[in-house]
Amino acid sequence: METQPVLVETRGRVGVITLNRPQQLNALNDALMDALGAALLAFDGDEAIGAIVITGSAKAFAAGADIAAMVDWTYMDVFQSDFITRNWETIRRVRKPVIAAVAGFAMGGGCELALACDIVIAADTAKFALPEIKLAMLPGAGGTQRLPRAIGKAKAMDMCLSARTLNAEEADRYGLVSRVVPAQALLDETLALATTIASYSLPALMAIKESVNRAHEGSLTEGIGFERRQLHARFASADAHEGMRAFMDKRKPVFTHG
Ligand code: CO8
Repeated sequence: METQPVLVETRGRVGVITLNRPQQLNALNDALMDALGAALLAFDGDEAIGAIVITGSAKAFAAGADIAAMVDWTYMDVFQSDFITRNWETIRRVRKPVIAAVAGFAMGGGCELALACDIVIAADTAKFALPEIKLAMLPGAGGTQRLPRAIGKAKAMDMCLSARTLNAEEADRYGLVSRVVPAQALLDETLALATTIASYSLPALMAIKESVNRAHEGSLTEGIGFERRQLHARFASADAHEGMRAFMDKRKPVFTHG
């Protein structure tokens, strides 16, 4: 009998999805990503579910996109089939909170999958890396965009350009994960958190998720443009002129709040 690439169960109002290719360290192939997307959408559409957990095995959350599947693909194969976009981005359509419970390897696409979740709980055994550069590839499932937003440009460049692996403590310190728990408590702690979240008002949860994502997803170009208008507007302010003039005069500014 063929093994299911993901296992699905419910715990109260929490939907749990377990990535299930342990022999391949949960390498993410099309069958798995299709099944993951279908499970996510099913839980999202189920009014008895308030939060979703994605987890893997003790050894690997996921060791990345399936290199064995990709090895012979051509540019036309991936362009015409819309590789990644066609089935990896289903997670972006999910309106309920999604929590990644990560133990062991979260490499490449596995790290990118965790980054696409709303909350990441890491076991103290978790290891995070975007090692695609070793394959002369790039973190092309959102990694180059989400990692800098999560941990800042300097650390993201370090990880993406050097393939450096972060342990759980570093990932926590950098802000890549929400919290670290002992490996043996990973599922219990994650389920407790998910149960708490799922006990709250679902429309409020969805509104908060959408709002936080709006803050998180605004483009740098939009942000800089907004900032520049705000800067220009300061030149219409008497206080700004007073502040600069006072600096030049080596005196304390007197603000009129205009
Ligand atoms: N794809 C396919 N098979 C894999 C993968 C993978 N990513 N990772 C591990 N496996 C397989 C191994 O081939 C091995 O299979 P077998 O038993 O048949 O030889 C089995 O899983 C166990 O792996 P190892 O024996 O290597 O286990 P170790 O404990 O020695 O090492 C590691 C664990 C360090 C995680 C190691 O397996 C490894 O380095 N894996 C590859 C990590 C990696 O490079 N990930 C990035 C992949 S590329 C990617 O994710 C890109 C996503 C972005 C979009 C796509 C653009 C390319």
